[in-house]
Amino acid sequence: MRRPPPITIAQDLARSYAVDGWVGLGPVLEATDVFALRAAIDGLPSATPSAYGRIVHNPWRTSEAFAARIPIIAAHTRALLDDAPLVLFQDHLIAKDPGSTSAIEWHQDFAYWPLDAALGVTVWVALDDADLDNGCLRYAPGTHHGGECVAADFVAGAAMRKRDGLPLLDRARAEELAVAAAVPAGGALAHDPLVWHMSPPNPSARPRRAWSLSFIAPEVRWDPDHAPHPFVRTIGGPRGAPVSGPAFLRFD
Ligand SMILES: O=C(O)CCC(=O)C(=O)O
Repeated sequence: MRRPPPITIAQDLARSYAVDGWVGLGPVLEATDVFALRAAIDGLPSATPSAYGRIVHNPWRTSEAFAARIPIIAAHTRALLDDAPLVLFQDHLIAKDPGSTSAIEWHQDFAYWPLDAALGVTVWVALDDADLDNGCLRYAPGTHHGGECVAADFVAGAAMRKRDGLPLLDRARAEELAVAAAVPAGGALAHDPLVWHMSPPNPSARPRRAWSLSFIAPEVRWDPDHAPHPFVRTIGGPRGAPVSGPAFLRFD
């Protein structure tokens, strides 16, 4: 993969990320990259239709177009985190087609990871202009400081396994705090794995396609008991093992 030049980001972005648990990274992909990714979407296998649109798990593993752009995203992400080394844990293409009627409910990403620590960052790259009308992300700033909550059901009826001893995610509080994160195509958001976020339906006539990539710190270890996850049955390791090997790209 091509290694992009180092990127310098404004100090206030890193500060705002630490305080709010999310931040807009600004433009990360050129228009030509966005067109190439949009063109690659139809060739991706198993674009599973779901209540909230279409989701493709780990598109980088099957699409050269997606794989080729990961170093660019990783470089922007590492710039936000003071050049910390990162491992790509997973990525998703999430397409809310025009007229999609369901929301992705308030949740924390870490609640669904079979990992032992919430040390990481999710970067959400807009492949279409995203705003409230077509289902952009909404965040509850600062909620990552409160730690892990019981896993919410992303979509009605998902029936996630509930872990004991954790507080419930307070949806009323989330709505009070909510801010919409509109992003033009090619722009990106970064969020902490514990910050509460959701996306509303897309009743508009415009698509809302996005590429979400979750990076973790290399010291994070597998913990299959933390959450059910397809990797546990496939490429995951035993409790305490590092998340490493050819399936997990590392950026130093
Ligand atoms: O794309 C969406 O609507 C939701 C994405 C999300 O929750 C995430 O990337 O963590």
